[in-house]
Amino acid sequence: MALRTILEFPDPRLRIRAQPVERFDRELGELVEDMFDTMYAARGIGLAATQIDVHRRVIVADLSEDGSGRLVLVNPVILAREGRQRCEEGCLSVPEIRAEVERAERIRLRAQDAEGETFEMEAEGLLAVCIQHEMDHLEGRLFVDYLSPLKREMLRKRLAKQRRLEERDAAQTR
Ligand code: GNR
Ligand code: NI
Repeated sequence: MALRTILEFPDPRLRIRAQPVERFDRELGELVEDMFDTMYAARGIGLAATQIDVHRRVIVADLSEDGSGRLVLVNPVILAREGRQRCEEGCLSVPEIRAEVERAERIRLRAQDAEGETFEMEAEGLLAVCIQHEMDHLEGRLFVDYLSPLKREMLRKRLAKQRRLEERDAAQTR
């Protein structure tokens, strides 16, 4: 088991566009396992490789309570979108912040699994939100990009202040 460090906004590496996976080898298997470990440890429902500074098109997700709903999406492509939904989103790379984002209600997608097998699936509701959120990460997009510039600026200041407080706390315990 290996936990990887999750990059946090406004780290510029979160803006890198991920490249397609071409080799379905042991290294990819290890990346996927580390991503699940890191996601479960952080109590997230999804994680994109971008968030751990690996710029390959790999997503893991699990919306179950007990680790029984593992989903791996390699090189995912959305084939169709239907409807609209608004959901309050959070992101492991933007800690403590939640905001409403509008996304498609239902999506149909094609992806490969960790062995390179191609499959298609449909998703709706929270799973559809999660997959769209993760696919944005692979493009270097964050959910805060959908907020108004004013809200995003408020958020950036709040995070900068949080970091300063964390720095101060760390200095005091040294
Ligand atoms: O754990 C997460 N929860 C969540 C809630 C609403 C909408 C999207 C998400 S994804 C997020 C984990 C994460 O940051 N994935 O990139
Ligand atoms: Ni996220």
